Amino acid sequence: MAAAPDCLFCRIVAGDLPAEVVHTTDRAVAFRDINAQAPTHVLVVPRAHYANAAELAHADPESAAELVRVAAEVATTEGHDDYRLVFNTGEGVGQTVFHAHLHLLAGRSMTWPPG
Ligand code: DGP
Repeated sequence: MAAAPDCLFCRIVAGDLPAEVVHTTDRAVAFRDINAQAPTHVLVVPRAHYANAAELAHADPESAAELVRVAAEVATTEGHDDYRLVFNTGEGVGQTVFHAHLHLLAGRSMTWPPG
């Protein structure tokens, strides 16, 4: 799917907005979250625009899998065996940017269930 007008993460993917990019592939870009909630907090996004993870997985399952592969690779690169992967889907659970993104959180102990 083409870039969406006014989408923050489409602009980061295009290089029009700065971000601390830590990994890229043909399908995905990984960059540090601007509001880090853990020592490692990286967002892995598809280059193509989909509003959330479910839309991405339906339209392009290989890219959905790629997000997980990239997150695991970044976790390993940053020295983490234990990490949490999160897709927020919908405003009610805290999704604020409507371009699919996988949160990679690692480097501190975490509780379950999340708040
Ligand atoms: P979510 O709440 O799941 O939609 O996560 C959106 C995340 O995006 C949130 O943790 C903060 C992050 N974020 C918002 N704006 C920017 C930005 O301009 N740059 C970066 N690197 N991260 C951003």
